[in-house]
Amino acid sequence: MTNPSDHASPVAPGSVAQAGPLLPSLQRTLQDEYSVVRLPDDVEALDPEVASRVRAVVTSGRVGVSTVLMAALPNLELVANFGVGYDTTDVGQAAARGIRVTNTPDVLTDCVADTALALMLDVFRRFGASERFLRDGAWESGGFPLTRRFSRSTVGVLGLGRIGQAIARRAAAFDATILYTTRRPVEGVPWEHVASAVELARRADVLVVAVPGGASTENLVDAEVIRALGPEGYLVNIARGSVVDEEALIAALERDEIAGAGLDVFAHEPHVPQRLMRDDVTLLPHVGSATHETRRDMGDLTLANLRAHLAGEPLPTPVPETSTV
Ligand code: NAP
Ligand code: 8YV
Repeated sequence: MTNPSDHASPVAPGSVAQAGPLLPSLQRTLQDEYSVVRLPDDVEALDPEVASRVRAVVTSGRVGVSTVLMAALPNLELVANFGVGYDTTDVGQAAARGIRVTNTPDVLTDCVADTALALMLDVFRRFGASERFLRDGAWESGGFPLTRRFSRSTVGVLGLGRIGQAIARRAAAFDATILYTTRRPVEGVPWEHVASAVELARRADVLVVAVPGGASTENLVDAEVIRALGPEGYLVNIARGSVVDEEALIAALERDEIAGAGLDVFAHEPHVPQRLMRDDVTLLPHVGSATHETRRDMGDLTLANLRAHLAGEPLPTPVPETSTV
């Protein structure tokens, strides 16, 4: 059991701020140890006096520290992001101003990969749809239609980083053939690198998206990639909604150009288009890392980064863009 006073830092009141909602246990610790200041959602409403005292902002991947918010915090030194994805934080501005950004890699990898497997199994086998069929009483009138075998399928992993590799290892246990696409082939893995997302989709039974969000991957999975999956192919996205052209996906589903999709993330969360509420689509409300154990570990790592920064110690998990700051 950690005693908050073990970490007591001589930080001035108002130094640590919070942007957006946080895990309640993390918020309580921030309150107890630093009397954390909650920043207003509307940057216009931020009192310049309050803003000038802020040295560190704790936020989540869903909210982040935007270009405008960062610009309004003249003495900001650290953004501690709860989540591995930090596409909502302006890392370019952070690097230019010498602001450090941290995230929570590795601790969530297993849960997110588990979620990807659950989505893949569900879209192939339609367990969710078959359970709805049973609950609706339809079984009395006949069996559920046959589905598709996931074991021994070909799984195309788009982005073979921490999470992509954990997905590939799990799918390999189902005797799947694993193919992957990254900008640079990954050394030391037993799986075939495929040069482009279109080629990957063409060769795979299911394309599972595990790249970071942000400008460099926006709509990487576009109409051409989706169509390349073909009428027997599935799309699974546990990365960010911004990576997939959602309109193109809906159009492909409506024209039966692909077989179905499993989605944990969406373009405009928490809004999910009504047209995606289809029987051949499995939808989850961004729960990839949402277990007690993993969220606790993410909270601990977020705090460890904040405490290290305030104590002048090396950061446990700085993001690459600001790691030399
Ligand atoms: P990571 O270790 O940094 O892996 C990212 C992978 O994507 C790398 O293999 C990278 O390889 C590849 N990549 C990047 N840009 C690419 C591009 N344009 N084309 C092809 N490949 C590209 O990150 P991670 O820890 O696995 O996390 C991945 C993402 O998952 C996070 O950024 C976050 O957005 C998402 N996520 C979602 C949830 C959820 O709840 N659903 C939870 C956690 C994370 P190259 O650099 O060689 O291209
Ligand atoms: C979190 C995530 O749900 O780590 C990420 O990138 O998407 C998830 O683990 C999110 O960051 C919390 O806001």
